[in-house]
Amino acid sequence: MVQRSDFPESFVWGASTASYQIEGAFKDDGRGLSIWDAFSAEPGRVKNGDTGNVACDHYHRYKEDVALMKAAHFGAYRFSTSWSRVLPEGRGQPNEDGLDFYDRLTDELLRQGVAPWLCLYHWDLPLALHEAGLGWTNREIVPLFADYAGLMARRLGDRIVHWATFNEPNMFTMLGYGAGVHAPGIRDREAWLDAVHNVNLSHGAAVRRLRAELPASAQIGSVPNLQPALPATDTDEDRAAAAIMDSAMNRGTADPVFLGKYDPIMRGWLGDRVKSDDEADIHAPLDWLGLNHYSPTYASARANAFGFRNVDPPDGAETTLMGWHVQPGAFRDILVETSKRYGLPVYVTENGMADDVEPDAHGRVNDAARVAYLERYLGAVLEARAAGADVRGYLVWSMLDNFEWAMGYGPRFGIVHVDYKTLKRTPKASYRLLASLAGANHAT
Ligand code: IFM
Repeated sequence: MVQRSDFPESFVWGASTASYQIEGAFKDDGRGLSIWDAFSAEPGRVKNGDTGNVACDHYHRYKEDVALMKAAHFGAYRFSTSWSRVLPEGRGQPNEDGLDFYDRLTDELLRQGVAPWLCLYHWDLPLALHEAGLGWTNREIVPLFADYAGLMARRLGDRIVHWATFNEPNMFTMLGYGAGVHAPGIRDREAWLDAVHNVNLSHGAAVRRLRAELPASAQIGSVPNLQPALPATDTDEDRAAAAIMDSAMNRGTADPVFLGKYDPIMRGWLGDRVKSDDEADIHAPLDWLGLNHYSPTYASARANAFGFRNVDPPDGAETTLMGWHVQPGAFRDILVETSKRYGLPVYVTENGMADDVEPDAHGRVNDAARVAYLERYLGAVLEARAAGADVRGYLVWSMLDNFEWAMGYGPRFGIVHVDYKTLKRTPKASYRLLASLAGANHAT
């Protein structure tokens, strides 16, 4: 069993969420639509036709949610801002009411002693930009994203210290533009490569803008999802496929951001998209790296456009509701590798598992599998630290059960159960575990 005393006093405990997955209020107070509003409204795109229209209604219930964070003794809460809530057209005239919401949320967090960690982009691109042809496949989005970063910095920079540009740029570019299973539903290798490079350039431009607008004490980072890419079988073909998958899914976005250089495979694919100063422009100095990790991934050789296929874990592997391999050793390894390779303080900004556990007859949610998962994965954090990885915090995914993208509301990742009919929140056993680690003498 992991114990509070196994971690340093300064270790940051907390939770993460994302705007579209929890806020709801999709048309309130002048919010513009995002690509996820359009995508989830299209029949067949999201399981059961679920949408984020209401989600957890965090927009109206944020005080109750922040109170739960405080009661868990969390020191940090990472949330994302909805670009189209504050800039309904993605550019131009800001929406004061939308900005006010993030003011209120920030102030409430600070009032309750929870540090706000703001992420600028967690997948909900303003629909107006996409429809105007100014989405991630168009390089002209770069200054627009920087303008959005500047707006948020001017509004909240007096109160927020920790800033991140993108959540999982590797995942949303592939899922939304390469594989077409997430918004905006584009399935095209060239569009994926356009998006990868334009997102990287936007990151660099946004960091420069944040530095210009924020106090010198600001801590700026980015949040990749890094997962060891393993061969599905012990063959030369699958080993080669795993190397390609590692480039496509891990290094392709992380290396230019954190090292200033594309790895050779991604560089070859990007071709003349990369202009002479681009890598230097992407590589803006950062203060921290947010690591999101869930499981190792498995690659099989395929003659498709990408040169690999992401396949299921080996037979007999312990998996979660998402089919993801429970493998704390892979977490330890990627923490150690990431810390050494990129040389920045690492905060785990997402880790957790999905289940479908509902309240029992007494109204208690005993998510025993998540408790066991968290114990093992926190053990892996300790092993990584012992092996020299500079891991300084753990923010669980997620604070609340929420809209799990194309899977809708089926998989529950929260440490707090949400009844989607009544919107009642019920802290789970996993909440109590993290609360007991985050603070002494906790009682719920
Ligand atoms: O829900 C997502 C989150 O938005 C990004 N990281 C992975 C989570 C679980 O799939």
